[in-house]
Amino acid sequence: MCSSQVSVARREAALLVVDLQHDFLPGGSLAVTEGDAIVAPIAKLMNRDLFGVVAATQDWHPRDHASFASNHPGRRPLETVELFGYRQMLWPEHCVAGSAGAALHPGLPWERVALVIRKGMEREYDSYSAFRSNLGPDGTRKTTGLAGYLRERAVSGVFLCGLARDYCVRWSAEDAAQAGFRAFVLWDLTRPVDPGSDSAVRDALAQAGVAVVFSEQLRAAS
Ligand code: VGL
Ligand code: ZN
Repeated sequence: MCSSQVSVARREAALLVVDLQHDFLPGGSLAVTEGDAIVAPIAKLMNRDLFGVVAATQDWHPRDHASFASNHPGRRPLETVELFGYRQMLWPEHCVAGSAGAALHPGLPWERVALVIRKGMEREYDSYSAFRSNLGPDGTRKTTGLAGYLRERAVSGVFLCGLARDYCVRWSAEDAAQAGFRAFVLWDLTRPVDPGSDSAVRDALAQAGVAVVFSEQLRAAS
């Protein structure tokens, strides 16, 4: 593990807490192994006051969402299908808007969060990234407005944590870098859906210009 320190200039730094919802935690419909292990450390980080902006995402799907295997007769979760010309992973029903499984985990200090972006609200658009949807039927990805929000708040660096490392955290980090932010994945504050994905995720993040760091490296810039 790298022990060098990462300085966080509070005014310009945002923390993005991705999808800390019951359905992605043990007992939930799309449970990520050890997802609960990151809740307390993320709460601690949110309380350290290192970041000028703390934002979060909340996966928020209609019951007829195209990403649910239940809406594709004969298909099962974790199979992929061709959808609008791209490959879509099918998931168990999760984070149905307004359901208990979609609720944000109560163990986090949500009063510190300035903005919660809900994503995946339209039937035909999945949205792993906090910044824009996956490809939709018209071949485009729709922006959520998050990049504009962060720019107007004069943010230059985005630190990401939450679930899942190999889907929503990865895609959000790649888009953060592509939108021109310095992007940092807080590796120890994420967990993957697929534990075999770690080296591929690290490669993809490096390729996208995203830094992988550990929360113990963070310190306030002097
Ligand atoms: C996620 C799969 C489906 C995630 C959301 O939060 O990583 N993964 N929807
Ligand atoms: Zn989802």
